[in-house]
Amino acid sequence: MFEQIERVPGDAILGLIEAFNKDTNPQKVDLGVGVYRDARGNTPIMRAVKEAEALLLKNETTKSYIGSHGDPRYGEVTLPLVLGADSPVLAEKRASATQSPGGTGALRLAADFIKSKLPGKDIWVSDPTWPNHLGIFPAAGLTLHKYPYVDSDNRLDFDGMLGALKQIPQGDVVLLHACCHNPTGFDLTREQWQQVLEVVRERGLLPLIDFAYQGFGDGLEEDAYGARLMAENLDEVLITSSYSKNFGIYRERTGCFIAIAKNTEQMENVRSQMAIVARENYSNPPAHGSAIVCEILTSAELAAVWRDELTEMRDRINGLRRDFVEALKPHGLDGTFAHVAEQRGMFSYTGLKPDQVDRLRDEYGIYMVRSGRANVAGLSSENLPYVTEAIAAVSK
Ligand code: PLP
Ligand code: TYF
Repeated sequence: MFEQIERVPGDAILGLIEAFNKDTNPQKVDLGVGVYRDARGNTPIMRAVKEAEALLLKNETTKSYIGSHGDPRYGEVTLPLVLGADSPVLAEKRASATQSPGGTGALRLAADFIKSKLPGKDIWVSDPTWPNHLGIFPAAGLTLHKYPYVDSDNRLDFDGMLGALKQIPQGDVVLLHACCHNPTGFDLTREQWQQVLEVVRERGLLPLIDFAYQGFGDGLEEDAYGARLMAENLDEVLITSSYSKNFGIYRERTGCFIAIAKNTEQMENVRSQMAIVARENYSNPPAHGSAIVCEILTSAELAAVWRDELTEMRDRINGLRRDFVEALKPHGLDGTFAHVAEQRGMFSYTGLKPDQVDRLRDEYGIYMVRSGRANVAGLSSENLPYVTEAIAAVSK
């Protein structure tokens, strides 16, 4: 039977890890996969996480199942973080949280829920978007369409986006990146979010907000602006959140599917369906990551340590954005790359073309995605001169 199975290429982003590891260039720089790196290029375990794990090791009493919705405490700490501690949506008991295996797992829950319970609804994603969006929704049987997001000058194409949203059939689902857009780094302003809200309302669209980088842009509260605007002004919103990045617990698979409904009754109905969707996928979510998050967010002390560490990561990335543009000044390229300082999050659509990306890899051992997406966190004061020299050379 298997003789008819074809081999397919692996994930282009994850493939960069292997290619980078194989490279023997001592000056090589990894700007590929989206994991945070410190000034020494490491992705360390956060101090708050280590402390929480020590407590768990000591105090954990069982490894029994935690239930299809996950640990109830996890929802109790996640909802206020995402929606705001004094969110009217929480006061009105309109939000439900289902723990998921990473943000990816939450996206799959969303996709399966839409497919089975909202038949006939297509999904619209930004062009470009995180490549896994293009896989997950069709894999669940949804029809996927794209709306424009970046123009040919490598700038946010907000007019194009809004114009396309106005054409989406009534009632379809529109995926919005809450902040730190992957892969471009271009985020909406508050005014632009307001305009998107109006269109979503007019056309009766269901927003699905992918929130994978809370705290990496401008701050935990600031980054939630768009998600909260939608949640507080619409009857129905879906949010998929992830702790992979902001707690640095990528491999613990710690995410959340949030459903906001018109009232408690409808929320509970949706919630009951989500338990089935989860059960049909993996039964119960993994528990270690959620236990870490609960341990930290229910301790004022650990939460403060975590917030400081997150601030440090965010400040480092935003500082690197400015340093990068500054370092390109002597090459006369600071104007060409000025947008890098304005973008937010781990990623930057640099505007470098695939042939330039190939040259950076082959001639300099600098790795990024062929679309020109660079992980800014891979930069450091040490490699910045080398990287900017190389970019200047391939930009001639
Ligand atoms: N959504 C976006 C846009 C992402 O970049 C990621 C990151 O990997 C995710 C969702 C899901 O992350 P994870 O499944 O690792 O929590
Ligand atoms: O975009 C990134 O680099 C991160 C990590 O299949 C990632 O979101 C990339 C590809 C993938 C899973 C995670």
